[in-house]
Amino acid sequence: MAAPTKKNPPFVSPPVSTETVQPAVPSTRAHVYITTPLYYVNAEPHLGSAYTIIICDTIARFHRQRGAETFFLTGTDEHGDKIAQAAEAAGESPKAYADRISDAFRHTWEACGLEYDRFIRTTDADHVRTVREILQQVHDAGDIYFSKYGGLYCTGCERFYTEKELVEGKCPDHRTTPDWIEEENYFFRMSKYQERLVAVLNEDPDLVRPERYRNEVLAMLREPLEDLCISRPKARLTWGIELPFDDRFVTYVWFDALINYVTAVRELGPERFAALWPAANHFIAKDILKPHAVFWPTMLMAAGLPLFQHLNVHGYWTVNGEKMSKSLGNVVRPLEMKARYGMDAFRYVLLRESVFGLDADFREDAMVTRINADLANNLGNLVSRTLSMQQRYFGGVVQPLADPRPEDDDLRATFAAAAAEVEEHVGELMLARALEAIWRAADHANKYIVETAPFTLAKDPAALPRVGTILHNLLETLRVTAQLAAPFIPETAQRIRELLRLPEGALAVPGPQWGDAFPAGHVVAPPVALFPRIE
Ligand code: ME8
Repeated sequence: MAAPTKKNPPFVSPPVSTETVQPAVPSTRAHVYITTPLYYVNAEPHLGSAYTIIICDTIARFHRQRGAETFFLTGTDEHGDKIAQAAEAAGESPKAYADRISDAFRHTWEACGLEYDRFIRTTDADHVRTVREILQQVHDAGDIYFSKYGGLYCTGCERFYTEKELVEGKCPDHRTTPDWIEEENYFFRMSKYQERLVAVLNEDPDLVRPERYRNEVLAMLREPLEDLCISRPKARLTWGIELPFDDRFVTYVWFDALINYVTAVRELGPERFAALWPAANHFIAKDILKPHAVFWPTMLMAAGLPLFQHLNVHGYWTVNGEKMSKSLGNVVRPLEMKARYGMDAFRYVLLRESVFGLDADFREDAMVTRINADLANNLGNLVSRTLSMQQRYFGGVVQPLADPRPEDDDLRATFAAAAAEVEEHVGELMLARALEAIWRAADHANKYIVETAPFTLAKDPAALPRVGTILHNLLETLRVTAQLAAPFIPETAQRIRELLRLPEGALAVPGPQWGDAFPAGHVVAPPVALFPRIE
């Protein structure tokens, strides 16, 4: 199988000079397929699951804004020991329990305004069918065999461990002693694909990105790859997808869950599958690197399917320097954050305060500082000052854009440069840098107000045409800021668009030229406070 041919720019970009003024070249792609992990239904949505889905929502909006056919998938992972045990502890049947928690995920994401195209559940009939078909196909091709196996099994991880992987005889994640389990099972000939996987990772350096995670995968592959046990005897576990070729067994949860990424687009029909699947961008955190970077590509090879385009791996969030956990009582819940600060503020802070691929620490005090500085002061002031002057001096009516002065050209150039930076940084998943570029431009617009001093000029009736031009330029800065920030803070961008009284769809990329967005006589709304200062 050939490696995906479409290459993106390298993940780590050279520093971009903000002086260079480049036209915004939209990084348009015809098709984009974006996936979050399917979250286990043994916990409710929290900061970590919210972070991945917010990144995905941002990237999906970015491509949709540029006219790409975008398919964005999320959902829940519902089979396996872990869920069966959680259901038992809750005194419910696995299905009733999974229904309840899966609903909680869906309701949370909907309330957060996340715009995915499908919420898939591994208990969905089409998914069960796809898993069974792929199992049968791989079995028929001879890549699944029956064998006896004895090993150290961690129930928390739902996997066997080698002695070497254990820390002082215990699971490195759960700190529990694994059980010795001996049983007959079905195995996937993963070892057969080891060399091919190494070759693909070498040929396509961005298949797994950022690079640190690709290196981690290559390091794993320096050891011989073992075959993967892909069944569980029903005597031990019944909550799973029955093997199509032996009804005494159910499917190992990872061999089931990963296939969801194929199920969802296969259901769209062969044409859309052919267009979307090679454009698949999976987003995960580093905790599930091995299943996604080793099990998944080898499974695809065995099933005769092309590989995904990118596996995008981000770091882990801690809260005030500590691991987030129920027992520590420090779980950050997205709906609480939304109620306290607003969804856009929460999105903004997560995306601005983390570097994709690296770990990050969440602190509510830092969040408040960030909201006040960037949203209330910088952006909020720009909006309210511009609209209040437009109201005060011209009753909201936009004035012609007359002879540009050097400071007007500088302002426009800053926004053109910010637009170019956004294209580049989002393509490389450097979302914080993209936001930095937008806010640098907004900052320039605030300085432009101070330097051109329209509030002083307005005292002289002869200077009113110049005041009109300054404000027209400022309205353009609001429009372009809303356009560039729309994927990140979608509600705020739409509110700014409404204040500017621009039609729906006015924030698409590419948009009108500077000066063309506001026709003569256009009236904008009076100011509002977008982000009240938090004390
Ligand atoms: O692993 N920081 O599900 P899961 C950042 N069902 N991201 C975090 C995080 C944190 N502290 N905690 C969780 C599973 N995440 C499998 C996936 S996919 C076919 C099956 C996010 O509920 C992050 O995306 O344990 C991580 O990879 C995922 O939640 C793990 O979710």
